[in-house]
Amino acid sequence: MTAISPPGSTKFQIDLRRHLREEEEDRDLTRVICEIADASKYIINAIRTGDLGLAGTSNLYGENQLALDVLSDRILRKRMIHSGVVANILSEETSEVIEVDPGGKYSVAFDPLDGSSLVDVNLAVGTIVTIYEGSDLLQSGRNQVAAMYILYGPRTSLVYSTGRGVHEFCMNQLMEFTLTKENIQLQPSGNIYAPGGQRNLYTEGTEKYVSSLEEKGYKLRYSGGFVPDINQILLKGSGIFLYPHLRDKPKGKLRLIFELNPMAYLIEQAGGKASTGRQSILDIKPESIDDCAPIFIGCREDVERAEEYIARYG
Ligand code: FDP
Repeated sequence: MTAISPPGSTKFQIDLRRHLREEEEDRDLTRVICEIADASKYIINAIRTGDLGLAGTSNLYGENQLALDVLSDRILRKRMIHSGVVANILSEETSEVIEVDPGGKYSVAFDPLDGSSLVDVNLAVGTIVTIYEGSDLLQSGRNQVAAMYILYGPRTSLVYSTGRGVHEFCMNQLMEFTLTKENIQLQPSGNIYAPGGQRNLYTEGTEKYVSSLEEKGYKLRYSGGFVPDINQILLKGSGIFLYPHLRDKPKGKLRLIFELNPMAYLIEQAGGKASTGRQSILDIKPESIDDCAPIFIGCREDVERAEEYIARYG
């Protein structure tokens, strides 16, 4: 039986694989992206029904790992290892690059369950992925060939870019990702702000900048999950997220390879901007796996204004 789509809705029946095919994406890259999309179905199941306790281990950053972090990591890692097209993988949950296949065309780094500390209070969390050609995962974000995230909220959505626009897919009842928004674009400036980090530790520049947003009537929208917070800005086409340099943490909190680079790539593809306040996130050459950086990310003019405040007041 052939499913008949309502008039004018054909675009919305396009699933992820077909979209990648129509974009004439490289076969191996399509494979990696689709494997990650498939893995997310098992991660959802783990989030919905899994153990919320600690795994009894800690990650590279000394954070206690939840059983869910460990499970999500295993699910993704296994998929990547068996994909047959991946050279190296690197997970936020492990401390070292795993060499899979020297002949693999792509290397993949991921944060399997970002914001996992929010699962026990039933807030949205996500998986973030960055993909490079070749085996080097310590490159500047500018060299990414694709980035994507999967958001586990009331609905499950997937957003990806391979450098030709940013596209959103939502999971349907058959657990297929079907196209919901193509070529997402941010407005030049927005009206919401998502400020991470303790306000009393902000530097003068950041404090003055955030106060200026409040004076202009920007609405506060911060969930504490990087994926849902960025997704809101991207999908509403409006606003800025910041996790700035703090007086006691000059490099901020968020990780360059696993969190900042893929989101910066997606936001820039949508016409926005991502900056440390002093330079583009995508131009930073990582020195080690656990590098962190401050970030101001979202609508272009909002980020440029933040840069002006940082240049003036630090
Ligand atoms: P979490 O510590 O809950 O895993 O990088 C992790 C992250 O969450 C991001 O998802 C989020 O944006 C940020 O940290 C939240 O940090 P704060 O708790 O300091 O606001």
